[in-house]
Parts: sequence; C-alpha cells; structure tokens
Amino acid sequence: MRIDIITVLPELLTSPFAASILKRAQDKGLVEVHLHNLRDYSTNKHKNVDDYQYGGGAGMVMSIEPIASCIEKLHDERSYDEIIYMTPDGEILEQGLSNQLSLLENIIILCGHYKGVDERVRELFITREISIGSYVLSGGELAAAVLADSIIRLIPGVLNDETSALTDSFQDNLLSPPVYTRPRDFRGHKVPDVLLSGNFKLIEAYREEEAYKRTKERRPDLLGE
Ligand code: 6GU
Repeated sequence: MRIDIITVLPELLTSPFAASILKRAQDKGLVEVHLHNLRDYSTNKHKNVDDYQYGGGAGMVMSIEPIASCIEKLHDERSYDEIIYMTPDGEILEQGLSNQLSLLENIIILCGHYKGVDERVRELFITREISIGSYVLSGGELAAAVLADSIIRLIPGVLNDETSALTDSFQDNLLSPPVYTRPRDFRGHKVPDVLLSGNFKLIEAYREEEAYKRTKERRPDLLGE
C-alpha cells in the first residue's frame, strides 16, 4: 500500500511514522508513506497556500490551485483508490472503515487547516471525508496520523502473532478484557486465579466474559443497546 499525505505541516507527521510498528511496516516494504509539503506547490512569491474568504469573515481558506497541482502530479504517476480529506465535518472514523481502507492500493490524505479548503476541492477531487471524533483539532495532521496508524496495522504482515489485530478492542465489536503481568500480588491486589490456572479453556471463557462485561458497562452502543 502507498499513502500520500498532503499537508502544510509535514514536520507534525514525521515522528508518528518514524517509530515502532509504523516504522517497521515501512522497513518491511509493506507500506510506503510519502509526505508532501503543500507550500512546494504554491506559485506565488510568498509561498502562500491560503487566502481570504469570499463574502468576508474571519479565517483563511486553503486555496484550490496548490492542492490541485499536488493531487494532479500524484495522479499522473499512478491511480488512486481514494482521495481522503480530513475534516471535522466528515464521516466519523470507525474500525470498519479502517478495515475497508486497509485493502486499498494507493490513497491520498489531504490535511485540512484554517477554515478548511475551498469547497471546489471537495467537489472536484475528494472521494471521502473523514473526522476522527466530535471535537476540534488545530489541523488535520494528527487526525491523518490516527487514520494512517489504524489502517497500516491492519495490512497483512505488519503485526505479528503477539500484536495480532484479531484480538483488538472493536475488531469483534467488543472491548478487550483486562490484562495482567508480574507481580502476582501488588500490595495485596492479586491477579485473578483463573489466569494462573493453566486451563486454557477456562482462561478463554474468563476473557470472553470480561470483554462482554466491560463492553456492556462502558460501551453498550457496541452491543446495540
Ligand atoms: Cl479530521 N480535523 C480537525 N481539524 N479536527 C478534527 C478532525 C479532523 N477530526 C476530529 N476533529
């Protein structure tokens, strides 16, 4: 898979892809992440990528020209399955959408800023608009990192058995059960006996029950309640 991210702040996106699982996925050749500085596509002498909005009002709007040249340059080199715009008024990201996107070959992610992009960018280029939740971030970069992380970890070969996505919270619409490691007793707070029993059938049943209990308590919406 190839992910091209268009942003005015590429430095905000370097560290998320330079460590841990996302770095390993790239090192293994399972995903390519390319950052594009929108300013490089500005044609005016101040390298501006935004302008005042027609009709007046506070806040700048991201101009269509640099975005169009960047997307068109990428599109000349390969075809894209989705051109995603990160915006607080987009579809809320859920695991199912990450699962779908992880099956694609090439995607572009455009990070919104200021008051957003000129509406014609959305009409002419964008195939999907995604938000990561009902709160406002200063820009789409952190949201793009969240989206990319949730997609990349699902690409076959990225996770090993230990980190398998199959047992993640949400993958089966259930939250994960509690987990423990040494010591067995921390100041009188003990690890549940069943986890020390060596009886894998019992342990599996315990984990399923705890996952269900936790989901019912914290996220009944996931159970359709
Ligand atoms: Cl995608 N962008 C911004 N600016 N804020 C957000 C968001 C995106 N998703 C949730 N909040």
